[in-house]
Amino acid sequence: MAGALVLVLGDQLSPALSALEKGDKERDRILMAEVAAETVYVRHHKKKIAFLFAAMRHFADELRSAGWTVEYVPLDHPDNSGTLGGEVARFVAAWESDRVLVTEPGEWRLQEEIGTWEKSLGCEVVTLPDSRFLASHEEFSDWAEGRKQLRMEYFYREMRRKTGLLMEGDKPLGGKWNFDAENRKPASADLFMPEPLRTAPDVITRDVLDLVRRHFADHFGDLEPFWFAVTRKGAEAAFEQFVADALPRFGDFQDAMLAGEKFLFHGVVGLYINAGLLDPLAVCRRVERAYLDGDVPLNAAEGFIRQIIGWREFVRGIYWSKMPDYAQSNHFGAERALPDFYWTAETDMACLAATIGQTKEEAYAHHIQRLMVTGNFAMLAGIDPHQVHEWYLAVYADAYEWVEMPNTLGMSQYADGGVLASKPYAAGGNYINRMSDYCRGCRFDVKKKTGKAACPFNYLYWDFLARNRDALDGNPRLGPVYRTWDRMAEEKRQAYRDSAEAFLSCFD
Ligand code: FAD
Ligand code: DLZ
Ligand code: SF4
Repeated sequence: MAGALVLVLGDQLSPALSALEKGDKERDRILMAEVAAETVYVRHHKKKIAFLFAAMRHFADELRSAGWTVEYVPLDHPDNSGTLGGEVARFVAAWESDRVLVTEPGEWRLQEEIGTWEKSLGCEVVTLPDSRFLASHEEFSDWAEGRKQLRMEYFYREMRRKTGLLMEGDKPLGGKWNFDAENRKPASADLFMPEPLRTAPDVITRDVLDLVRRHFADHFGDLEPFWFAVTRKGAEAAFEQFVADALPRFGDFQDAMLAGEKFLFHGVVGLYINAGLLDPLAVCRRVERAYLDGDVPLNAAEGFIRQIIGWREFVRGIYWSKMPDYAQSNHFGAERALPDFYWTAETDMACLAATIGQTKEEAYAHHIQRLMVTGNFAMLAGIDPHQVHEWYLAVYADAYEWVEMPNTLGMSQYADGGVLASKPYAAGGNYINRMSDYCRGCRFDVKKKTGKAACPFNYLYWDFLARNRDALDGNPRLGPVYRTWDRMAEEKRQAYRDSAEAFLSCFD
């Protein structure tokens, strides 16, 4: 028997991967490949490419140490065909493999492509479930079936019961499932600010940085300083530092934003979890232990665990149950092109300049920056949601379509018309002013509602609601907002519309 070719993708860097468990070290061979096609289907941030390639190279070494035979194709290998399909075909032929083993990919387009390989390769292609997630596709569909609305909170409770995380028998610890009411405090600049662990690049990573510098100079983002961990050990150390320094206040300041503070009390672990360097369940068990040991309060532990076993699993369920149609979602029929400042950070709006600026530097922004600054602005300004989706997929180190798309099209743009969120996350400047100190350093005045000096979020908010009334009016959660609009003097409403028109005309 010639043995199988086991394909390990760039975001499958986990020793417990189903394809590795199914494979046989003695007989089968692993293929890992850096391919141009995966780097440019959206033009990923330089730091994201460097992170993945460096982590892939380290993982290949880890697999070799564990006794596997690994073929690793670097991007600039002269025989590299540039596509995953091309590399698989090349090595199936060279090794005379009798089958291909692969864990299902995280993106629909690749799943579709892999579906064609059996025919083109002339050998069996076995796609295995990705057991790194808590809920299988079937479990999610069973849960979703017959429900009028899919809401994360109820799904999350199922995952709490399933894992036993923060449970006392069948009851949630502390008597409540969700402690968000204690969260959402604005931060102040005099707090002790933790910093994520910075890992110095080793020789392997420095080679990758060199390669990225040469091949991806025209991609968005700064390559250096490069400080992400690129091994399981490194990611675990970064996570331990987060647990010790930041987790205790994660809940309190989860929604806060501060100028000059890129990470606040966030984990900066999404990139490690999504690439497979950290196991999501192990991470949650560690956080539960920190709570049980009295090191962190319940609102922090519960809030963090909910993001992972709740939101993370929920959005994946939505993605796979709604694709491929989900990708076309555009509830408001928004068509405006993404403004250039999303690529340059050159805007007078201080909140957007800060969020996009740090995205450029670090391939990172935290959830509220993504949702309530860049996301909120794009929705209010009527930007084509597909362009918004491609931007998020390209610029963040933790972005893969299964998690990015529902967060962007569903949560942040409401382009899916309410599949994921019960109402649009639309807000005027007041929200940003309450949760951040950005407005203090802004040329616009957050207190002014209309006119050239006014904060653009203020008039764009009302213009968005008025413009999309037909698409939103039936939403009971928006009833009070529309009643406020209806009570306004026509002159005031017109001033909102005029300010919005004048502002948006600069982007047409
Ligand atoms: P923390 O705030 O420390 O949270 C811990 C972990 O919880 C995260 O690492 C992540 O694994 C998980 N998590 C938190 N919120 C979510 C969520 N809404 N959906 C899924 N997982 C969540 N997350 C991604 O992993 N990849 C993406 O491409 C992505 N795109 C997003 C796009 C938009 C428009 C929005 C609004 C959110 C997006 N998110 C995405 C969710 C969230 O913003 C990131 O997971 C988080 O900012 C990552 O930083 P962190 O590790 O410091 O997270
Ligand atoms: C994101 C990415 C990039 C930039 N490059 C590669 C690569 O060269 N080789 C590879 O196997 N995977 C890469 N990836 C991750 C894939 O895009 C990812 O596996 C799919 O999008 C499915 O989630
Ligand atoms: Fe952003 Fe408006 Fe505040 Fe300026 S005033 S930082 S545009 S919310």
